[in-house]
Amino acid sequence: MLELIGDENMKLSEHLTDCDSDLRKLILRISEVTKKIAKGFASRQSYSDTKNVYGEQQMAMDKWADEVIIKDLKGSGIVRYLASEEQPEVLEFKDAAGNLGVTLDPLDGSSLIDVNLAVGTIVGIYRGNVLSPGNQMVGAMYVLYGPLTVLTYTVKKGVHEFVLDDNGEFVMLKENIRIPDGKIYAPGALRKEYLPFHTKFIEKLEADGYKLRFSGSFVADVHQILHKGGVFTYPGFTGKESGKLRLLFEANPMGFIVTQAGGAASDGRKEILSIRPGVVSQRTPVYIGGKKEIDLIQKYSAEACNTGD
Ligand code: FDP
Repeated sequence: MLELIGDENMKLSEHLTDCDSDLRKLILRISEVTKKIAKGFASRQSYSDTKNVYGEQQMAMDKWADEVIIKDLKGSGIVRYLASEEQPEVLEFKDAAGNLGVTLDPLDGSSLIDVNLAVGTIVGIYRGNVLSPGNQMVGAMYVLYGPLTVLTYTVKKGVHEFVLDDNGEFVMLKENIRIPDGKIYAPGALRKEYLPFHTKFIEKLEADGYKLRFSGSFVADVHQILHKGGVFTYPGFTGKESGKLRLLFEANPMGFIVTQAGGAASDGRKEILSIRPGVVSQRTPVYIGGKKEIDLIQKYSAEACNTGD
C-alpha cells in the first residue's frame, strides 16, 4: 500500500499554480502526453520496428513515444529548443512564441519494455539553450510507468509526486519529498571493469551493509533511491571512462531532482550539474543519491588522483 503524504485530492494542475505560466503549461502538457504513452504499452509492447499483419511498419515503443512527445511539444508554442535522446541534433521550433528548452529521454530503460519492468520518461527544462550546465535548469520531471504511473516534478520549490488515478487524473501522492538516509546501492557496469577507486567505494558500501537493488532502468532505480535513500551509480569503467549514461537526458534531470530533494549528484569528482556539455550526446559517470554517499566517492576519487591510482 502506498503511503499518501499530502493532500491526496489535489490535482497536478492545482499544485502548479505557484509557478511561471509557461512552466505550468509545459508540465501539464507533458503529463497529458504521458497518459497516452502509459496506455500505449499494452498494444505496442512487443513492437520493435517490425511489420504488422497489414504489412505496415510498426515503430518500437521508444521511437513512438519520442514522436508523440515531440509532436506535442512542437505544437505547444512554448518550446523553442528540444534535444531528445532519440534525435541526433537539437531541434529548434522557430515559430514558438515561448523560449523554453527541453531535454527528453522519451523512454528510459527501454530494453526492459519486453519484460514488463518499470521504465520512464525523463525531462529537463531550461530557459533557452539546452547545451548548458544542469544547474541552469528551471525545472525537471519524470514519469515512471510501473504498476502505477507516477509523475515527479520540481520547479525548484520542492520535489512533488503525483499518481495517475482511475479517472485519468494525476493526483498528489507525496509533497516535498526529501531523500532519506538509506542503505541501498544500485551499481551499474561490469564489476571486472571497475576503476580502483570505484571498487573501494562499492566494497565500503557492502561492508557497511548496503543492499544491492539494480533493475537496469535508470529512472526506476533513481526513483527508488529518492524514496529509500542510498546511491545509484553507473561509473566510468576500464575502456570507457565516461561511462554509459547521457549527461543531458539522464544524469542532469534526475540529478537535479535528487539534489532539490536534499541529495547530491556527482561524476565521482565534481557535481554533475556543474558540467558544461560540449555535445548533445555527451556521457558522464553517474553517482546520484544521499550527500553522505556522494561525499564518500568524491573523497575516494580525490585520494586516487593524489596517489595516481
Ligand atoms: P536502456 O539501455 O535499457 O535504455 O541508459 C539507458 C539504460 O537502459 C539505463 O536506463 C540503465 O540504467 C542502463 O542503460 C542499463 O545498462 P546496462 O544494461 O549496462 O546495465
